[in-house]
Amino acid sequence: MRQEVVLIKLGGSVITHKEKPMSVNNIAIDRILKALASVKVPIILIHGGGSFGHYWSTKYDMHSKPEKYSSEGIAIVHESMISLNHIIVKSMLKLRMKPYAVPPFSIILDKKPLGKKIFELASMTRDKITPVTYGDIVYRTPHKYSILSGDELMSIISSVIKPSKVIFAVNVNGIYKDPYGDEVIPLIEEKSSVNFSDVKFDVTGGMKRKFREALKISLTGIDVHFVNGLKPERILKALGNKKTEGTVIKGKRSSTRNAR
Ligand code: IP8
Repeated sequence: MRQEVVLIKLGGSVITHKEKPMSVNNIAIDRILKALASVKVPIILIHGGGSFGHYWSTKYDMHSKPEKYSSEGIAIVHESMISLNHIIVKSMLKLRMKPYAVPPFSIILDKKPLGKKIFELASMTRDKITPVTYGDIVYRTPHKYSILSGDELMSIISSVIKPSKVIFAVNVNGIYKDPYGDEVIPLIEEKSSVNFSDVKFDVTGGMKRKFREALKISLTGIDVHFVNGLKPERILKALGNKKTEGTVIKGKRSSTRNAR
Protein backbone atom coordinates (compact mmCIF):
# COMPACT_ATOMS: atom_id res chain seq x y z
CA MET A 1 0.00 0.00 0.00
CA ARG A 2 1.24 3.46 -0.86
CA GLN A 3 2.40 5.55 2.13
CA GLU A 4 1.93 9.30 2.55
CA VAL A 5 5.63 9.85 2.92
CA VAL A 6 8.34 11.40 0.77
CA LEU A 7 11.83 9.93 0.47
CA ILE A 8 14.54 12.54 0.06
CA LYS A 9 18.17 11.73 -0.65
CA LEU A 10 20.68 14.44 0.17
CA GLY A 11 23.63 13.79 -2.12
CA GLY A 12 27.08 13.61 -0.58
CA SER A 13 28.26 16.29 -3.03
CA VAL A 14 25.61 18.63 -1.67
CA ILE A 15 26.14 18.17 2.07
CA THR A 16 29.96 17.91 2.01
CA HIS A 17 32.80 19.55 0.13
CA LYS A 18 33.80 16.54 -1.92
CA GLU A 19 37.29 17.73 -2.72
CA LYS A 20 38.29 18.22 0.94
CA PRO A 21 38.33 15.14 3.21
CA MET A 22 35.89 15.17 6.11
CA SER A 23 34.51 18.64 5.43
CA VAL A 24 30.83 19.40 5.66
CA ASN A 25 29.00 22.02 3.64
CA ASN A 26 27.34 23.59 6.66
CA ILE A 27 25.69 26.31 4.60
CA ALA A 28 24.03 23.82 2.26
CA ILE A 29 22.97 21.55 5.15
CA ASP A 30 21.49 24.46 7.04
CA ARG A 31 19.60 25.85 4.04
CA ILE A 32 18.15 22.48 3.06
CA LEU A 33 17.13 21.58 6.60
CA LYS A 34 15.53 24.99 7.17
CA ALA A 35 13.51 24.43 4.02
CA LEU A 36 12.48 20.92 5.12
CA ALA A 37 11.64 22.14 8.64
CA SER A 38 9.11 24.50 7.08
CA VAL A 39 6.99 21.75 5.51
CA LYS A 40 4.40 19.46 7.04
CA VAL A 41 4.98 16.54 4.67
CA PRO A 42 6.18 13.34 6.40
CA ILE A 43 9.76 12.71 5.24
CA ILE A 44 12.32 9.93 5.42
CA LEU A 45 15.81 11.35 4.82
CA ILE A 46 18.70 9.42 3.31
CA HIS A 47 22.14 10.91 2.84
CA GLY A 48 25.26 10.04 0.93
CA GLY A 49 28.90 9.83 1.95
CA GLY A 50 30.65 12.68 0.12
CA SER A 51 34.02 13.59 1.60
CA PHE A 52 33.32 11.31 4.58
CA GLY A 53 32.39 7.76 3.46
CA HIS A 54 33.61 8.15 -0.12
CA TYR A 55 36.95 9.54 0.96
CA TRP A 56 37.69 6.60 3.27
CA SER A 57 36.19 3.90 1.06
CA THR A 58 38.43 5.07 -1.78
CA LYS A 59 41.45 5.09 0.54
CA TYR A 60 40.74 1.48 1.59
CA ASP A 61 39.77 0.44 -1.95
CA MET A 62 36.24 -0.61 -1.07
CA HIS A 63 33.48 -0.99 -3.64
CA SER A 64 29.91 -2.13 -4.12
CA LYS A 65 31.22 -5.61 -4.96
CA PRO A 66 31.17 -7.90 -1.91
CA GLU A 67 34.78 -8.66 -0.91
CA LYS A 68 36.87 -9.37 2.15
CA TYR A 69 37.92 -5.76 2.71
CA SER A 70 40.27 -4.45 5.40
CA SER A 71 38.59 -4.65 8.79
CA GLU A 72 40.27 -1.37 9.76
CA GLY A 73 38.78 0.24 6.65
CA ILE A 74 35.32 -1.14 7.47
CA ALA A 75 35.48 0.36 10.96
CA ILE A 76 36.74 3.72 9.69
CA VAL A 77 34.25 4.06 6.81
CA HIS A 78 31.37 3.18 9.11
CA GLU A 79 32.53 5.62 11.79
CA SER A 80 32.88 8.40 9.20
CA MET A 81 29.26 7.85 8.12
CA ILE A 82 28.05 7.87 11.72
CA SER A 83 29.90 11.19 12.22
CA LEU A 84 28.29 12.73 9.14
CA ASN A 85 24.88 11.41 10.17
CA HIS A 86 25.39 12.89 13.63
CA ILE A 87 26.12 16.30 12.11
CA ILE A 88 22.88 16.16 10.12
CA VAL A 89 20.87 14.93 13.10
CA LYS A 90 22.27 17.65 15.40
CA SER A 91 21.51 20.34 12.80
CA MET A 92 17.96 19.03 12.58
CA LEU A 93 17.55 19.11 16.35
CA LYS A 94 18.70 22.75 16.40
CA LEU A 95 15.86 23.50 13.99
CA ARG A 96 13.42 21.69 16.29
CA MET A 97 12.96 18.88 13.81
CA LYS A 98 12.58 15.39 15.29
CA PRO A 99 15.28 13.28 13.62
CA TYR A 100 15.88 9.63 14.41
CA ALA A 101 19.17 8.17 13.17
CA VAL A 102 18.73 4.78 11.49
CA PRO A 103 21.85 2.78 10.56
CA PRO A 104 21.16 0.82 7.35
CA PHE A 105 22.34 -2.26 9.27
CA SER A 106 18.99 -2.22 11.08
CA ILE A 107 16.78 -2.17 7.98
CA ILE A 108 18.54 -4.48 5.53
CA LEU A 109 19.96 -7.98 5.48
CA ASP A 110 22.52 -8.69 2.75
CA LYS A 111 21.21 -5.66 0.80
CA LYS A 112 17.64 -6.99 0.96
CA PRO A 113 14.96 -4.96 2.73
CA LEU A 114 13.79 -5.96 6.21
CA GLY A 115 10.17 -5.15 5.41
CA LYS A 116 8.81 -4.82 8.93
CA LYS A 117 11.60 -2.48 10.03
CA ILE A 118 11.16 -0.35 6.92
CA PHE A 119 7.41 -0.11 7.54
CA GLU A 120 8.28 1.10 11.03
CA LEU A 121 10.13 4.05 9.48
CA ALA A 122 6.92 5.07 7.71
CA SER A 123 4.96 4.60 10.95
CA MET A 124 7.41 6.84 12.81
CA THR A 125 6.80 9.70 10.39
CA ARG A 126 3.17 9.67 11.57
CA ASP A 127 4.53 10.49 15.05
CA LYS A 128 6.23 13.57 13.52
CA ILE A 129 9.61 11.84 13.55
CA THR A 130 12.00 12.10 10.60
CA PRO A 131 14.08 8.92 10.21
CA VAL A 132 17.55 9.67 8.84
CA THR A 133 19.53 6.86 7.26
CA TYR A 134 22.64 6.82 5.07
CA GLY A 135 24.92 4.96 2.67
CA ASP A 136 27.41 2.76 4.53
CA ILE A 137 29.70 -0.23 4.40
CA VAL A 138 27.56 -3.30 5.12
CA TYR A 139 27.98 -6.98 5.92
CA ARG A 140 27.40 -9.44 3.08
CA THR A 141 27.27 -13.13 3.86
CA PRO A 142 29.62 -14.96 4.19
CA HIS A 143 32.25 -12.71 5.82
CA LYS A 144 32.27 -10.18 3.02
CA TYR A 145 31.35 -6.51 2.99
CA SER A 146 30.27 -4.02 0.36
CA ILE A 147 29.45 -0.35 -0.03
CA LEU A 148 25.73 0.27 0.07
CA SER A 149 24.99 3.62 -1.53
CA GLY A 150 22.26 5.92 -0.33
CA ASP A 151 20.86 5.64 -3.87
CA GLU A 152 20.39 1.89 -3.45
CA LEU A 153 18.76 2.56 -0.09
CA MET A 154 16.30 4.84 -1.89
CA SER A 155 15.11 1.99 -4.09
CA ILE A 156 15.27 -0.61 -1.29
CA ILE A 157 13.07 1.54 0.98
CA SER A 158 10.76 2.53 -1.89
CA SER A 159 10.24 -1.11 -2.84
CA VAL A 160 8.71 -1.72 0.59
CA ILE A 161 6.79 1.41 1.50
CA LYS A 162 5.86 2.83 -1.92
CA PRO A 163 6.31 6.50 -0.95
CA SER A 164 4.16 9.15 -2.58
CA LYS A 165 7.22 10.85 -4.03
CA VAL A 166 10.98 10.39 -4.24
CA ILE A 167 13.44 13.27 -4.51
CA PHE A 168 17.15 13.13 -5.23
CA ALA A 169 18.79 16.40 -4.17
CA VAL A 170 21.96 16.49 -6.28
CA ASN A 171 24.68 19.06 -6.97
CA VAL A 172 23.58 19.69 -10.57
CA ASN A 173 20.33 20.94 -12.08
CA GLY A 174 18.94 17.53 -13.05
CA ILE A 175 19.60 14.91 -15.69
CA TYR A 176 21.24 16.44 -18.73
CA LYS A 177 20.38 15.74 -22.32
CA ASP A 178 23.92 14.84 -23.25
CA PRO A 179 27.12 14.33 -21.28
CA TYR A 180 28.74 17.56 -22.44
CA GLY A 181 25.77 19.89 -22.65
CA ASP A 182 23.93 21.93 -20.07
CA GLU A 183 20.37 21.24 -21.17
CA VAL A 184 18.33 19.53 -18.47
CA ILE A 185 15.65 16.99 -19.47
CA PRO A 186 12.50 18.18 -17.66
CA LEU A 187 10.47 14.98 -18.00
CA ILE A 188 11.36 11.37 -18.65
CA GLU A 189 8.42 9.17 -19.54
CA GLU A 190 8.02 5.59 -20.56
CA LYS A 191 8.52 6.31 -24.22
CA SER A 192 11.28 8.85 -23.88
CA SER A 193 14.56 7.94 -25.43
CA VAL A 194 17.10 8.80 -22.78
CA ASN A 195 20.15 6.76 -23.49
CA PHE A 196 21.52 5.39 -20.23
CA SER A 197 25.10 5.70 -21.47
CA ASP A 198 24.50 9.36 -22.31
CA VAL A 199 23.68 10.35 -18.76
CA LYS A 200 26.19 12.83 -17.47
CA PHE A 201 28.10 11.39 -14.51
CA ASP A 202 29.72 13.15 -11.59
CA VAL A 203 33.22 12.54 -10.23
CA THR A 204 32.32 9.25 -8.59
CA GLY A 205 30.18 8.03 -11.48
CA GLY A 206 27.32 8.69 -9.10
CA MET A 207 24.79 10.16 -11.51
CA LYS A 208 24.49 6.94 -13.49
CA ARG A 209 23.89 4.92 -10.37
CA LYS A 210 21.28 7.43 -9.18
CA PHE A 211 19.59 7.26 -12.56
CA ARG A 212 19.56 3.45 -12.48
CA GLU A 213 18.02 3.37 -8.99
CA ALA A 214 15.57 6.12 -9.97
CA LEU A 215 14.38 4.10 -12.98
CA LYS A 216 13.78 1.08 -10.74
CA ILE A 217 11.71 3.24 -8.42
CA SER A 218 9.72 4.77 -11.28
CA LEU A 219 8.87 1.26 -12.52
CA THR A 220 6.85 0.78 -9.34
CA GLY A 221 4.67 3.74 -10.28
CA ILE A 222 6.37 6.43 -8.19
CA ASP A 223 7.47 9.81 -9.60
CA VAL A 224 11.16 10.47 -9.04
CA HIS A 225 12.48 14.04 -8.99
CA PHE A 226 16.06 15.20 -9.50
CA VAL A 227 16.61 18.74 -8.26
CA ASN A 228 19.59 20.86 -7.33
CA GLY A 229 19.97 20.55 -3.56
CA LEU A 230 22.11 23.68 -3.48
CA LYS A 231 18.89 25.51 -4.37
CA PRO A 232 16.56 24.20 -1.64
CA GLU A 233 13.59 26.19 -2.94
CA ARG A 234 13.54 23.64 -5.77
CA ILE A 235 13.14 20.82 -3.24
CA LEU A 236 10.21 22.74 -1.74
CA LYS A 237 8.65 23.21 -5.16
CA ALA A 238 9.03 19.51 -5.96
CA LEU A 239 7.40 18.71 -2.61
CA GLY A 240 4.55 21.10 -3.33
CA ASN A 241 3.96 19.77 -6.88
CA LYS A 242 5.02 23.11 -8.31
CA LYS A 243 6.97 23.40 -11.51
CA THR A 244 10.69 23.89 -11.01
CA GLU A 245 13.97 23.33 -12.79
CA GLY A 246 14.98 19.69 -12.57
CA THR A 247 14.08 16.31 -14.00
CA VAL A 248 11.00 14.23 -13.21
CA ILE A 249 11.03 10.55 -14.08
CA LYS A 250 7.38 9.75 -14.36
CA GLY A 251 6.31 6.71 -12.37
CA LYS A 252 4.86 4.02 -14.57
CA ARG A 253 2.71 1.01 -13.93
CA SER A 254 4.53 -2.00 -15.25
CA SER A 255 4.49 -5.77 -15.08
CA THR A 256 8.10 -5.48 -13.87
CA ARG A 257 6.85 -4.13 -10.56
CA ASN A 258 10.07 -4.85 -8.81
CA ALA A 259 13.02 -4.40 -11.10
CA ARG A 260 15.51 -5.17 -8.33
O1 IP8 B 1 27.17 8.72 -1.32
C1 IP8 B 1 28.06 5.94 -0.08
O2 IP8 B 1 26.78 6.52 -0.17
P1 IP8 B 1 26.46 7.42 -1.46
C2 IP8 B 1 28.46 5.71 1.35
O3 IP8 B 1 24.98 7.56 -1.47
C3 IP8 B 1 29.86 5.28 1.48
O4 IP8 B 1 26.97 6.68 -2.66
C4 IP8 B 1 30.20 4.63 2.73
C5 IP8 B 1 30.79 5.44 0.60
